[in-house]
Amino acid sequence: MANAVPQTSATDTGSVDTFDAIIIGAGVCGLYQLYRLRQLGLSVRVFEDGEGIGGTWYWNRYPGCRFDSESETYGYSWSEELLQEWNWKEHFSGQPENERYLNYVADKFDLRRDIQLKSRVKSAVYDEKANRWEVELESGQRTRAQYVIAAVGVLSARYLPPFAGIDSFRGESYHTSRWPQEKVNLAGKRVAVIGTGATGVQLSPIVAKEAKHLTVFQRTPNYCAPLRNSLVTEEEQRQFKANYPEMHKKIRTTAAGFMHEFDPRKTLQVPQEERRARYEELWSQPGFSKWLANFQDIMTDSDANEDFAEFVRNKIRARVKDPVVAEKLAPKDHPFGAKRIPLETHYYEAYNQDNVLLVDVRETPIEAITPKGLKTSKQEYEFDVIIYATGFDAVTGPLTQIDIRGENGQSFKEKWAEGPRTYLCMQTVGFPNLFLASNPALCNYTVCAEMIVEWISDCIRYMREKNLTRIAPTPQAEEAWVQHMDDSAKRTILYNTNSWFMGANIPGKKRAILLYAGSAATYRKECQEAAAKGYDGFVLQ
Ligand code: N01
Repeated sequence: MANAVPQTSATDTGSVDTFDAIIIGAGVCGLYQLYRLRQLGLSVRVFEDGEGIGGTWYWNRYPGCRFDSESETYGYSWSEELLQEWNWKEHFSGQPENERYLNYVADKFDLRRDIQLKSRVKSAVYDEKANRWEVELESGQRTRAQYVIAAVGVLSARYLPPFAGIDSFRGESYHTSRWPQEKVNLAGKRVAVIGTGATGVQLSPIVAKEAKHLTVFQRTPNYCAPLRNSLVTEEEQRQFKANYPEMHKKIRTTAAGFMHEFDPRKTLQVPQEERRARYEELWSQPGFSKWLANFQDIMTDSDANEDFAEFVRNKIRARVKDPVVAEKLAPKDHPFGAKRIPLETHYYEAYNQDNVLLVDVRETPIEAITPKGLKTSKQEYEFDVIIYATGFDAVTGPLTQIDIRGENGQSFKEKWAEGPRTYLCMQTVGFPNLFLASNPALCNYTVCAEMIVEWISDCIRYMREKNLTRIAPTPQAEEAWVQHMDDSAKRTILYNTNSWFMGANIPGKKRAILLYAGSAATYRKECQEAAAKGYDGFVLQ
């Protein structure tokens, strides 16, 4: 099989290490991809921008950051030994523990020797004659490989709005996804949080406890639902470990890779009293049950959706003492579940504290960041700290910020200018042997990520067994998939809502569905069927 030892060759401009595969990113996907390719005997190098491994769980270390998936479902499923060794402490595990987990995995499987940290990839250029990719880091280091696997994540390119005067602020400022390693001391300080997505919602109640004063700048309120986190008891731990095979089997078949399953009944056909009782039951449960175990047609039927949306608004109204603030926090401009539901702990109660102020920036838009703080159309606010919880240039951003050039020097960024163009979210025409290994489904991240990594690994194994050296989709397969992605999204409430799912959070970004909006189980099936038919829809040479 493969030669697992990297080769070094001399070129006009210095020596270049050559590997069978280069993986970009040492997060959930990248680590597992390294493990699988090593098993095939490939020589592999992982380039990771961070000073540590973990991807999302390395970068997003803001206070309050944690899973919204049940911990036992988020962990890797591919090592029984790992499953039995690791004890999840909380039902929805926090960032420090999640980072520890991924480091534990890296050590257990001796992954670090192939990972180069502090190595940001600047470009990846395909050399057609040699059928090799040349990858260059910001440092100037160059390497070559037959395969490049971009395990760059879907939410790793931070978005900082281009506010006027943003660099003039004299206090401290942080983006949540680039939070410092050392503790940020907020005690006694006046703090601003801009953004009320899942990140702002996790962060704000914790800041509210520590800071002297917190001002939250909200543009769009979200339907936030109680997380209901708790510690895992010894008995629960035993149950997880005993039931892992059964649980993994199940979460590979549900719509979103969770234990929750949609209720197939039509919302408005269920008698009102029974419906209400069901809503209350879902609301009292932890995690995403109120979304993903709800009546399925809330995702497709606006009347059904509105019925539950009003239930949620009333829950918000009941928790916020000031009715004017409550009304500002109750979303009315988009359906429930059209954005990922932020799961919260004491989020709404934070607004009952005397030291917390909500500013609706639709009423009074942000005009500028000033040396002392932030100016809206109404007034200037003074702050010691400004926290940007303003999200990500999702899915396409992490790829288009690398200068990727395929056949005939074609630019990846230009090819994706109108939105992602892939077949099966795995590859794009004109960029042979470049695999996109990030979970593209609206799904529990690891569940789908594992499937993708396994698909890519099986594909590379197949190619090596058959002495094939090059794979790329056919233009027809790609066109049909782009259409299928669009059609699947159109059938849901996601399509007409402004969110990062549609690229609508980034000014100027072309509106297009960025994730696969069909069920995760369907996506899995589509990928498996193509592979079973000898990689139908791909050209293998
Ligand atoms: O980002 P977001 P996020 N002026 O884009 C606001 C995952 N995640 O980091 O909604 C003022 O959702 C913006 O306003 P609007 C999860 O998948 C998971 O919070 O565009 N405000 C919004 O309020 C999630 O969906 C967990 O009107 C501006 C906020 O910034 C995804 O990450 C935890 C603005 C951005 O919200 C992204 O979440 C956290 C401007 N110019 C995140 N520009 C888990 O629990 C933007 N905003 C696992």
